[in-house]
Amino acid sequence: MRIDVFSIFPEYLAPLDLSLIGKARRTGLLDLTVHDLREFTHDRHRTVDDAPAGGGAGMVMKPEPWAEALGTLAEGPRRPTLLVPSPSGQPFTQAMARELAQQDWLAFACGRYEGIDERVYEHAATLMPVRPFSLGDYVLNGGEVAVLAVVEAVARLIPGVIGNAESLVEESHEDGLLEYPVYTKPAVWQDREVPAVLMSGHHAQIERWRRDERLRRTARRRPDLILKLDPGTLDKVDRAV
Ligand code: 6GU
Repeated sequence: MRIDVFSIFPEYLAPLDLSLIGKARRTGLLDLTVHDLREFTHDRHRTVDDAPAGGGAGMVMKPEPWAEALGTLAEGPRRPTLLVPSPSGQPFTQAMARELAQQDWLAFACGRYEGIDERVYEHAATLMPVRPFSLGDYVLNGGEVAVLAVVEAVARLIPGVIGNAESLVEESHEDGLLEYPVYTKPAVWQDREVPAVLMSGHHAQIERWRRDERLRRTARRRPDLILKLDPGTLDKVDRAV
């Protein structure tokens, strides 16, 4: 997969050199480039912002550097999907991560200040699909941290990026339920025991316990997810939990 990220703080994306994402880049599974938006300015001060039309607080990102930067994505026959981090975007979900993991080229336009001039999005949409997304109902100073989250969520679904692909199937949000609690040795730690069923070796009972814990935890922490569950996926014991 190819990924291009445009930002005025390219150093913010340095963590993408680390861990499994860094390894995927070094082995060629992921071709990720971070571009400094200021490289697409031509004035002495490398200006990327200006006062908002109509007045008001803060600054707005100028259209010209963005048009030139995004234009570099439309030079060949292929086009990326342009992802735009924004608190007013569509909520980013595991379903969206799965969909994006199927694509072979993604680009990210990180805004700062009060945002990017709206005409940039209209122009970009004539060149490529544009998808504004949000991580949740709170405000970040810019899109860079959101890009770190989305690149990680997407890249780990690319075959080969995670060594143990089995660990992907029973995760939170893959089937609408949260993950069950996990334990390791020692069997007793600070007077707290690992649940006895997990030490029993009784595979069917362990499976049932884990399922019950997932249902209980989801009901307690995320009642909104319980309401969205497909009733057809619940068995008789689930209904009793
Ligand atoms: Cl994707 N961007 C920004 N700037 N703030 C956010 C966000 C994204 N998601 C939640 N808050």
